[in-house]
Amino acid sequence: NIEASIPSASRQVWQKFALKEFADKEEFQQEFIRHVETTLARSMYNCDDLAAYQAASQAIRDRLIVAWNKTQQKHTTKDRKRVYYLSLEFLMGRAMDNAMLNAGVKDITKQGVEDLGFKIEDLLEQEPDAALGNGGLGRLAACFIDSIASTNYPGWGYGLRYQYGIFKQRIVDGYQVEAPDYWLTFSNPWEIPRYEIQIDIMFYGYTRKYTNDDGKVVHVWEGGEQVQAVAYDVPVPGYGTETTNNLRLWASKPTREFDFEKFNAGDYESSVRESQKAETISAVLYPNDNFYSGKELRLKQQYFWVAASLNDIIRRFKKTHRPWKEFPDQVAIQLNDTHPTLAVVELQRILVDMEGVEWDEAWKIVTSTFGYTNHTVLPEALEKWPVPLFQNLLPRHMEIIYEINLFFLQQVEKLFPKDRDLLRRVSIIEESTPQQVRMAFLAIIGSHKVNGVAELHSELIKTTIFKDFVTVYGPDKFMNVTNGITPRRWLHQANPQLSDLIASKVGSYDFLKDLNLLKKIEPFAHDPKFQDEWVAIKKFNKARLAAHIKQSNGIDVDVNALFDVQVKRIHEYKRQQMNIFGVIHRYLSIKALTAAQKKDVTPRVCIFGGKSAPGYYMAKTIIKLINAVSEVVNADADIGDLLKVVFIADYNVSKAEIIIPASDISQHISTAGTEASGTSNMKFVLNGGLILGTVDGANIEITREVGENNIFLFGHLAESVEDLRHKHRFSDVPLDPNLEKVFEAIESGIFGDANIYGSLISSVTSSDYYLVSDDFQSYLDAQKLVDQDFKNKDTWASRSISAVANMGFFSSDRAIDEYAESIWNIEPISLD
Ligand code: F58
Repeated sequence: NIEASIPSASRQVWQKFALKEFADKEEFQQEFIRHVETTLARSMYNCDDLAAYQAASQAIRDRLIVAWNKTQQKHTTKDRKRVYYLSLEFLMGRAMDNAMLNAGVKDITKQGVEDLGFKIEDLLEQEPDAALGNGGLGRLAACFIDSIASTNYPGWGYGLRYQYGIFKQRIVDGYQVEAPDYWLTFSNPWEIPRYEIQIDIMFYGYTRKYTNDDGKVVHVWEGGEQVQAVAYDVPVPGYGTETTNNLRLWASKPTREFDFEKFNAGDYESSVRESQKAETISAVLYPNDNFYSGKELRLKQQYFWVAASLNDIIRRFKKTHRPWKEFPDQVAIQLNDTHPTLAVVELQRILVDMEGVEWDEAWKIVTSTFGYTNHTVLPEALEKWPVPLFQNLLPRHMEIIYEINLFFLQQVEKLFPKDRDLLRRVSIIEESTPQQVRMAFLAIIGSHKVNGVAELHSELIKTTIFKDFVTVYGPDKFMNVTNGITPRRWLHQANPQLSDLIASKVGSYDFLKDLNLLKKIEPFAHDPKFQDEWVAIKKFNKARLAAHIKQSNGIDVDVNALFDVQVKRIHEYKRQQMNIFGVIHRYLSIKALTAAQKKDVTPRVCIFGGKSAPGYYMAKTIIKLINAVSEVVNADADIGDLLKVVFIADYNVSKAEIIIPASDISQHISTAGTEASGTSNMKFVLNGGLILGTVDGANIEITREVGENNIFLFGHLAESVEDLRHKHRFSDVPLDPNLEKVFEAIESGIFGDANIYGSLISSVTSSDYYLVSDDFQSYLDAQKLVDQDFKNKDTWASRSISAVANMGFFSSDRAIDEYAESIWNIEPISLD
């Protein structure tokens, strides 16, 4: 009983002066002014928007901490199983609006700052995005921790506190130019440094073994380099609940500030070198999306974060004085992709080497604790580490992996006695030169459940990359949990007017907690008044985006035109090249029309956005082509408002919040079988935009939910992809004739130096791995249908309304309930 540990007199004083929720706007203002004057040491005479943002954030943050403390105390006393979500990426975006919403202080804050002469929108704009992620995987982690808190599950996120998030993108001469994203310049009011939580982490060194007094062989790892992990806590408030969970991010720092011996010898530079090296571990996020690059620093990041997190989790477990075998009853750990897979090995090492648990018992504990989520089937994205690099950095872990592999292969051998090739195929160690550690295989072997992120994807992992593991373990180890998104950020915050309109029909904002309640708007799909309000909100959002485009690109776009959007990381498999080829086809077609014919054209604004990995030549070429086409088309007087092309630079979470609510059509056009799920597809439909997409990832389930009439599907199916690729490899497949014309136009130089686009064109004309030519006609046909259907405003509005009404399934609250029930085995804890 923790209460009894404090004498009641002291307790009363604590309780008397404990911080409470804001009763009204005056209380907020009082705290705001206190923070301006003391925390920031400013005054009413020099409080600009930035200072006002910081003071308001501090005031709100203080309230979150009260709820945070209450939650943690409750969870500790309840002493129930918790989940730990390990992710190298948390793409959080801005915190302030979400904190106000979830803490229920939006109106108070807005009024409070307005009285003092500030506009809340201006303050919100001051906050830099916390962009600690690349794309879908990182944003999923952010939605998931929001949902874990909102559904009252006890759960923490663990990640790295990068000083530099995903780079900032500028466009210079049509090309992507990267600039560092130093997001901590003005400090971060949403984090609480925990300087008291410092954990020693070791790298390199050597292993040795000895026999102890009990005759037991003991392994030790010693002699390596030490760094320290310092915890930074970010409160994660749930919506409509007091539950406030924690996101703990680790920063690296040196164990000693500098080398005194070197310093005293006058060698000042090298005296600080080691400490600077320690700090680089958590300095920067690797900017690859769906691509693996085997850099030692990346493996260092992984071990640093995993070791710190496990140490923390174990420290918490040990306080309960339970036997080790109960660890999986108290702890569930979810591996967000293979990046945290070292945790499997680290837990086994701690149990066996440090805690003296027998190998088999330890392994049972380990495998009952972990679950592994796969996010891709693309071979170039699967993590593999060269054994020599691994062995040098983590010698004891390498030994343990060999041991895990040995026992696993013995088990396989018993089940399939004569199948030597199966052993080779499932081995954690790939027999290449040099040998490689296959992290996905280690993750599967070390977990009790493996899940994909949409139905098709979960089937594909069972029949392709992990096929042999289905043979070994049977199908039950593999399951599906379709991704979801948080309706708080992706509906209510991004599109407050639509949220209000929906609330007027649902009768409350309960749909933000139970998204299936959206069903209640379906009866109004054909109601002309409701349609008018619906369409007016879309138009408002389009005007908001148009203003942004005018400001950032200097381009005027007509809000009555069809807004066609493709925003996501630039990748060949996502096929932005097909989109821009389609735009060129459209441009050439319009140019060939007579003035009379032009009257029938549906005006369109084609909007692109997304970052390329800095070293990804083909993706960078696609960006250049989009910008080159944009320049030519937008300046062409024959075209006018019939077609505009816009590339929005530096796509991020905050821009997504403006772009997504403004789309009429969004494109999710990956080659079938390549996009594991996609999550922006869900965001667009939830905001009343329709999808033009392939039969891939979550598009399939979206179709099932919203109905085939409310989505534009095209292209070959996943099951045909292998055959088509085979054809391209072994025979001359003729190029699609419309695509041929597009290539001729590019090659004629109308979009500038054609040499720039040589490799982009030849990737299609030679192997066409992503089947751009095969799908092109079907794509153009679907686009034509979009043009026609958009003319019928009433039908379009009713389709948009019906689609939204049926999006309940895609709430991340539903996804989290599925994980909780079928993988984590945890239950919600209510605070009252
Ligand atoms: C994405 N993966 C999938 N990986 O591509 C997308 O279909 C899915 O919806 C999403 O995960 C969530 O499940 C993804 O974003 C990465 O960015 C990794 C970052 C680290 C290096 C390897 C790729």
